[in-house]
Amino acid sequence: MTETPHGDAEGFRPHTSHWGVFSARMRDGTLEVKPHAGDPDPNGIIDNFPAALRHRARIAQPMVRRGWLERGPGPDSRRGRDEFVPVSWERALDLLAGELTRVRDQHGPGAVFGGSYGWASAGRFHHAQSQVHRFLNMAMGGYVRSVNSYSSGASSVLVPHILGTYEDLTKRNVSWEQIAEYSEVVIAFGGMALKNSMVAGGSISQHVERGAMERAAARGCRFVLVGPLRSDLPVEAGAEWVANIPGTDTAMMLAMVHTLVTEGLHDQAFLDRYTEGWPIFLRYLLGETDGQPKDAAWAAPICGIPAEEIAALARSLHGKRALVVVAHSLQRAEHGEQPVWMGAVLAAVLGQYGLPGGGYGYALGAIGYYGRRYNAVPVPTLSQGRNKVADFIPVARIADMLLNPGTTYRYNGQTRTYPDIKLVYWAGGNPFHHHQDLNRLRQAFARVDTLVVHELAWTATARHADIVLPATMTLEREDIGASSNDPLMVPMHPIAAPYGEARDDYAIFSELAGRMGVGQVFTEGRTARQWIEHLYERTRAALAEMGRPAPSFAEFWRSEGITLPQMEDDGGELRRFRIDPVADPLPTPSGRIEIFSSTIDGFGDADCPGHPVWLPRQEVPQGDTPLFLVANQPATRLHSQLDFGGHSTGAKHRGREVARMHPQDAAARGVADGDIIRLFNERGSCLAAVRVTDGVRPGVVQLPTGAWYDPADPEEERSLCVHGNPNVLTRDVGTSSLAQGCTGQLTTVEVERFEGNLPPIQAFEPPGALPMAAE
Ligand code: PGD
Repeated sequence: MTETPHGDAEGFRPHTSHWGVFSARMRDGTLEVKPHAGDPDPNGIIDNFPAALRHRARIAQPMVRRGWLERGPGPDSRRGRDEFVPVSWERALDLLAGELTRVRDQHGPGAVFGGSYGWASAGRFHHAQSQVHRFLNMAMGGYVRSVNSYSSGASSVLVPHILGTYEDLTKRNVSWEQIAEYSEVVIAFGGMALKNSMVAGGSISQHVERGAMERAAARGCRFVLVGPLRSDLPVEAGAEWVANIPGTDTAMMLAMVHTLVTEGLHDQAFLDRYTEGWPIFLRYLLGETDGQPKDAAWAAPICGIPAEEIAALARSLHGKRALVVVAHSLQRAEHGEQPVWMGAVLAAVLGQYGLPGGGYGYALGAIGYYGRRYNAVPVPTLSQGRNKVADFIPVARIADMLLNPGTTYRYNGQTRTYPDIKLVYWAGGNPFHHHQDLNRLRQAFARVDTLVVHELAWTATARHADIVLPATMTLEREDIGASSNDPLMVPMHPIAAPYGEARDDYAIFSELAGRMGVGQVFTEGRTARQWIEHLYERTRAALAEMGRPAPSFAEFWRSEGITLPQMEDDGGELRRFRIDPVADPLPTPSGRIEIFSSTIDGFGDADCPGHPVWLPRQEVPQGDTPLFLVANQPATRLHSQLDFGGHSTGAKHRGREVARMHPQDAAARGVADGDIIRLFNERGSCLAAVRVTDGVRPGVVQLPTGAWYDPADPEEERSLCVHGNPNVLTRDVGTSSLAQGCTGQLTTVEVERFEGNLPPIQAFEPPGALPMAAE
C-alpha cells in the first residue's frame, strides 16, 4: 500500500463495486463493510466480501497445469481434469512470456483471442479488460477481439439500424425521474427487476428504481408486468401480472398492435411523420402477405393469454402517456432481435416517443445505469492502445470459433470466417459462468495450445487454464470508482493486503511487457498510483474548464468522493427528433424510426427479415423436455462473482442454487418445496434445490446463473453439475444471422426429484496441486 489512508472516525474507508458504493475496514483480522450513507436502497451483495476476502477459494500463487508443464503447449482434453503445479512468479512469467513470443512469432497476433469478456471489478485503472487489451496491443501487436456483450448482443446490433444510437436510447431517453412524474401506464415486457438494476458497471452510489416506481404508483401510474416471473417487478409498483409463455412477447405485441390498428386506436399521424416502412409492415400485420392476420385470437394460444385479455390490454394503452419497456432478457433468446424491434413498433403505434415518461424505454431497469442522467464530464479511462488485428467475433460465438476455424458465419450483413486461434488470454471474466452449453465449451477450450487466466479465485475457467496467475481482489488495491452516469466519483482505498502472492493485473502485465521488450511502452514509466493520479487529471481538467470546483488529486483522495455535474434530463435524441424530425433526424438510414429496414431486408437473412415478425422458436417444450427453463440473473451476487461469499451461499439450500417451479409442475413430479431436483436435457444436467411457488407460470422453471460449475466427476464427458449452473443446459446458438447474440436466457428441460446420496459441493475447494515445481 502506498500510504496510510484516512478513514472515518471508526476507520471505515470508501470503496466501490459494480453493485454499490460502500466503506470498509479491517478489525481484528475481519473485514467489515457498510453501504454508502447516501444510497436510498442499498443491497446485500457487499456482504459477500467479508467471507470471500480470505476464503480458501482464492488463488494463492501462480499455478501451471501439469500436462502443459510436462508436454508443452498444444490441444489437450485434460484441461479441467488435470492437476496443477505451483510455480514461482519468476517461473510463471518466464514461461508465459516465452509462450506469447512463440505464438506471436510463429502464428502472428491473429492467432490470439483476447476478447476476454467479463465484468471483473469496478475501478477505472485496474480494469482487467482495459489492462489485458492494452497489454496484448503493445506486446503482441494486437489480438482477435470480441464485439458486443452477453447482456445486449441482439439489441446493440439491431438498434442502430432502426432507432439510432444505442447509448442514447438506453441512457438519455426515458429516465426514472420522468416515470415518477409523468408516465400513466408502464407496460414492461420481461419486467424491471430490482435484482438487475442494483448492478451497474463501474460504480453506483444511488439505487433509485424502487423509489421511482413507488412514487409513480402512488401518483396513480399503472404498471403491467408481462412475463413468466411475478418477481420481475417490485411489490412497490403494484403491478398487474400477465404471465405469458416465455419467448412469446413478439406475438403478443403484434396482436396488441393489430387490435389498436383495426379498432382505429393507433396514432396514424405519428406513424406518418416519424416512421419508415409502416405500410409494408401493415400488410404483414393484417395477413396480406402470409394469409394470417396477427390478431389476438391468433396470438392467444401462442402466448397462453386469452384473446380478450390481450385486446383489452391494447385498448387500455390508447390515449395514455404510455411507456413500453422491453427487458434485455427477452433478446437473450432465439430470435432475440424481434421483441426489441416489435416493442419499438408498439411504442410508435401509441405515438408517445419523445414525450416525458412515454414512448420506448428499451432495457430500463436491466442495469443500474439506464434511465439516469449522464455526467457532464468524462470519467478516468485507461487507453488500450491500437489493435492492429482487424478480426473479431460476436462475443457469444467463442465456442463456434474455437471448434470451427476457417468456417464461415453470418453477422450483420457480412459473411465472416472464424480465425484459427492458438492462445486464449482471459482476465476479469468467467466463461464457465457466462457461456452456454458448458460441455461444448470444454471441448472448445481443449482445442487451443494455451489458455491463460488471471483470476482472484478458482473459478471453473481458472481450473481449465494452463497458466493461472493470482490476481488481487478490488479491496486489495487503490483505484478510482466512477461510471459515465453516476454522479459520485469515489476514491477506492485499499482495505486489506493482497491474498497470498496475488498481484494486480497491471503489475503482472508490466512484468510480462518487460520480458517481451515493451515494458516502458506499456507502463509509460508510471507506478499504479501515478497512473491513477494521471487518469484523475482528465476529469479534474474538465471540471476546471466548466468552472466547477476541481479538487486536486490529494483533496479527492482525502474525500468520501466528489460529486460530478450531470447533464439535463432532456429526453435525448428521441425528444429532439419528436420536436423536429427534419432538423434532428435519427441516425438511422432514413432518419426515422425504421419499422421496415431496407438495410436489414437487403441482408437477405431469413432469420431476421426486414421488419419484425413472429418466428416460432426451434426449441419448444415437448417430449423429453416439457418445461421451459428461465436462466436469469441472480439476486445475491453479480453473475458468478463471489459466489463463495456469505450473502450468496446464505441463499442456497443444502449448498445448491435454488430453482423455482409452480406447484402444479412440482406435484406432477412428486417434488416438494426444499427437495433437491435434477434438471436435465440432451446437453447436460445439474442439481438444484427447489422452491415451489405460484410466482412462476406453470410450465416454467427458473434457475439463476452464477452458481459455479461443479462437475460430479470432471473426468466424465457430460458430468452432472452438482451445484446448479444452468449453462450446462442452455443451447449455444446465436440469436440470428443479424446479431449472433447470446441466447442463454431460455431453454427446455425436464425435472425430477433427486434420490440417493447428495454429492458434495467441490466448487469452492482449490484443485489438486502437486508439490512446488523445481526451478
Ligand atoms: P462474472 O461472474 O462477472 O461474469 O459474465 P462475466 O464473465 O462477466 O465474471 C467476472 C470474473 O472476473 C469473476 O470470476 C471475478 O472473480 C473476476 N475478477 C474480478 N475482479 C478481477 C480483477 O481485478 N482481475 C481479474 N483478473 N479478475 C477479476 C457475465 C455475463 O453472463 C453477462 S454480462 C450476461 S448479461 C449473461 N447473462 C446470462 C443469462 O441471462 N443467462 C445465461 N444462461 N447466461 C448468461 N451469461 C452471461
